[in-house]
Amino acid sequence: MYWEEERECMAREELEQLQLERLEATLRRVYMNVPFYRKSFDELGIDLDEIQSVDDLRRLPFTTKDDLRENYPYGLFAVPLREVVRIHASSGTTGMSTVVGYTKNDIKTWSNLVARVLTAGGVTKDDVVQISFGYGLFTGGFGLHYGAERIGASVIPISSGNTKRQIKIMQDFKTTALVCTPSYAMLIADTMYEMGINVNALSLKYGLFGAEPWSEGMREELQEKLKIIATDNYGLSEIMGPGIAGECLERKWLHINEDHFFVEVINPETLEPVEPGEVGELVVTTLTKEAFPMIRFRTRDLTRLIPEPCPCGRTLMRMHRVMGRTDDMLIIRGVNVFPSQIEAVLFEIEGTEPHYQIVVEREGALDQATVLVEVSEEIFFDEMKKQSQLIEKIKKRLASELGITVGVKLVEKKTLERFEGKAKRVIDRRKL
Ligand code: DLL
Repeated sequence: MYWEEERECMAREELEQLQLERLEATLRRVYMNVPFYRKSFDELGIDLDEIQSVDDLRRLPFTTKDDLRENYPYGLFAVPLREVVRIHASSGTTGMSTVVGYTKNDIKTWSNLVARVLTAGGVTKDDVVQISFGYGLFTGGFGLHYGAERIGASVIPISSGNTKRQIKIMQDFKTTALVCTPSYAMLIADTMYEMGINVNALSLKYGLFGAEPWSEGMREELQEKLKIIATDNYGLSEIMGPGIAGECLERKWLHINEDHFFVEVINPETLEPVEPGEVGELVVTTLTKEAFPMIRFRTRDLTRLIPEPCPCGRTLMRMHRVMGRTDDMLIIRGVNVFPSQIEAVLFEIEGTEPHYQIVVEREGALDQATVLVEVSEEIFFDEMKKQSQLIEKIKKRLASELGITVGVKLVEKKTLERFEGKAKRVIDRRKL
């Protein structure tokens, strides 16, 4: 049930002591080895001997993706390249990619932490794990691969794409756990139904999904369609890749591997900590990374911490599923809207398919958002009256959830793009 019980169920005081020791070591390491950190600590007149509690960490500056870009490719590495055994990079939709490195030890830690996440999601050495994340510079494929292998599961490194082949392998190799993005899992499920495959005849039991935001409605649909228990797991390449946090079988938010990562939640505007339990931007400091330590990295991901204990027995603090990224937030006529809010509404409405796209345009000085929703064939070819009733219903629900009216357009099944990796739900024509 646990991968490292002695760590995952640690008493709070003991954990905090461990965090402090590891933090002190990390700060010394970056001060000694990374000119970027030395310069910024010196400029602020920070004496590392004065950092005596994790709260003192607040005196240190944040690190942002821009800092990574400015130090491209190896400027923030804390060890010489000869000690680096792996390099990954995130493509980044905007600008230059960011490059991260791992020592032998980092790879060991990474495998262990992903093993924790997989174990929490139900995977054991008896499982056959199909890794349908891309292998390559993206951390998803390799990260989950190493974790599953660490557990001793039988790993199928199929990577993403070629959906029909994925399904054949799943049938022939008797896959019990599917690992990919939730949107790719949905594409696999839909393709199975189209092929007339009997899902009950498959061996699938678990789905471990991550790398993009998804809603509770999407979880329910995936669990139902694939007959699995679906859990969420979170991570980002700048910190390590997958393995930062993952849900246990309670499926009530993600346990953070706090013995390796110290987290804060801040108000992205004032940069001050939010009240405990309030939503804000997640900031992460690595406590054990050797090649690529990060001090107070601003993730841009919005979440909140859940201090209440989890019935599973893990004492590691949980974070709410990521609600969206500050840079994905649409400001439509002054109102903040996250694609995940729209997804949650659509999943509640009967007759809509779980495929949608949000198009934002500017008409004059006004922002116009239109949600394109796929609907079942019956509805699409139904009388106009029924269609406009459905449109009105979706509009009304969206208006009450978002606080603004957005346009809604029904589109025929399979007209919107499908994704084998991370889904792209928003088309923002304002910038074009
Ligand atoms: O997506 C690492 C990963 C791979 C995590 C596989 C989980 C599974 P990046 O490509 O650097 O790394 O993207 C990181 O993806 O800042 C979030 O915005 C988003 N993200 C990752 N996991 C989740 C999740 C990998 N479970 C960025 N829910 C992060 C919502 C997620 N968003």
